[in-house]
Amino acid sequence: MNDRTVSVEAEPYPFELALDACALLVIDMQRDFLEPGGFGEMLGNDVSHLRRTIEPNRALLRAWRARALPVIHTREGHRPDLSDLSPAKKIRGRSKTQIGDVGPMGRILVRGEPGHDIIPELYPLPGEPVVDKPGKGAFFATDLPAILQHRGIRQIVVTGVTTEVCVHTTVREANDRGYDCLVPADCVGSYFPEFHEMALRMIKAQGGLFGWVSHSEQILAVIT
Ligand code: C5J
Repeated sequence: MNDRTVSVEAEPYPFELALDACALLVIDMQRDFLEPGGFGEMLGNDVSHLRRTIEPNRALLRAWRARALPVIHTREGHRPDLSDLSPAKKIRGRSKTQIGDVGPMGRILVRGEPGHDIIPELYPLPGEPVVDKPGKGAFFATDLPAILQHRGIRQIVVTGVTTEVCVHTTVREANDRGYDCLVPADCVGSYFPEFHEMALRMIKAQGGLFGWVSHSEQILAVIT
């Protein structure tokens, strides 16, 4: 540990956060997933399970930005012509309303549509990369690997939604590429609380199978 490393209380053991090499990656905090009246709610989901993550994310972002540490955002979505949407993803779920159809906040999961945008509470600042991803993981078919590599990033604090889908997939992808991931439990959320709990247990199981789990307060305690 040096003076640019801080120790965060975490499970399964403390996370040695290297301030020179750690990015905050905020996954898919998009209006269609989080806002009342959006696509997520239209499918019958209770968005309050996701909305409880907004304030902890806002506090973490504020502290991260105050220390001028790197922040990266992602958005799940597709080109307007849907040329990057696999037929498998399009038909999965057998839903009457599919990706690309008109939903309550514009075309569903299409870039440039109101519902695809990031919620105002966590809106990216100029200079913070926004990675548009067609899949669940942030590494698949994106320039995230180049952004991380060029900034010398070795560790990622992963927040956002949903815990068991895009957050988990990204943590697994990052872990396989050699990144250490820390997930603050109050900054990630799922429409299904039991999936959320189990997904976090999987990350920290067996000595940190995919990474570490903590709480935003434990990170704030050492970076503010
Ligand atoms: C995300 C999803 N962001 N659940 N997408 O997790 O389909």
